[in-house]
Amino acid sequence: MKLFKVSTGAILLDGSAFYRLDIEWDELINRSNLYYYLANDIEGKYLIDPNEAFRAIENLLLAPIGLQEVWAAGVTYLRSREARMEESADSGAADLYDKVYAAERPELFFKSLAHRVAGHGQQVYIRRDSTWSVPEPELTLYINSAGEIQGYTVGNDMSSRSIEGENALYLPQAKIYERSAALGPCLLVPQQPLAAATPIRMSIKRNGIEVYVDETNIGRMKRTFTELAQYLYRECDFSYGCYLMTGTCLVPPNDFTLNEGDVVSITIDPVGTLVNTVIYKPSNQHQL
Ligand code: DO4
Ligand code: MG
Repeated sequence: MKLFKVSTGAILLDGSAFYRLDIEWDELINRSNLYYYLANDIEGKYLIDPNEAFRAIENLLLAPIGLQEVWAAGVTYLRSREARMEESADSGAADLYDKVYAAERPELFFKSLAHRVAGHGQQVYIRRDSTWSVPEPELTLYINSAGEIQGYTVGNDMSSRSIEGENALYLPQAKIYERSAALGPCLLVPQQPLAAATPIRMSIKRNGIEVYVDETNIGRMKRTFTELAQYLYRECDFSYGCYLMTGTCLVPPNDFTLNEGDVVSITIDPVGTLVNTVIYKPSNQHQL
């Protein structure tokens, strides 16, 4: 089952049937057994014409987020550990990544609130003070306020490798800035957890030409999703649930940096494809 957040409300795709849900997003998704709730005849669920649904999804789509915080896990795949060790070789921090990969406690960091999150089809930003910027394609969990994983979306943890590589303590600046996160196109609420063989694919196009493409699967992750969720909820409450990006396993070669105009497409098959164009933050954006 797929939930799309649109500017007029929420649309549910169940099999081939589309429904309009007249329930506010944060109330809608924050519950146990979300799948069964959506599958049954909940109040405020109305069958709609597929053409109406397609039009709304095409024209009014938003990121599938309301009052949820976005957090992220780091160095959960061997490939991320290797890349981070390379980029931080000069700063002397390489050991940190090696240790956190092996440690019992995972790396978890705050990433974003909804106002900095791009949805499918929207723009993500690269920093002007970064010389090495990359997208990080990440399966992203939706966890309800009780700490139970209820769904999945596609995430992009946009990052500056030059800033993080200069000093690991710059991680928040490398990771948190306007439009440094993207989520979408929908929230997948499956009956069963995703299979380990679920593929993640990322393609980057520049002037219409594919300059990077690679694929992996979520089974290569060192940790379990439940383990990540449990650590995150140890001492934090999330009244509306939260999103947790689960780390990247696809890292473009070290001579690759994103440019303005690049188009990043991340596909996690049962969820869909999240597409975002890269730009610099328009310079007047901070003015009132
Ligand atoms: O350790 C820094 C961040 C790692 C990360 O974002 C990832 O592995 O995906
Ligand atoms: Mg990441």
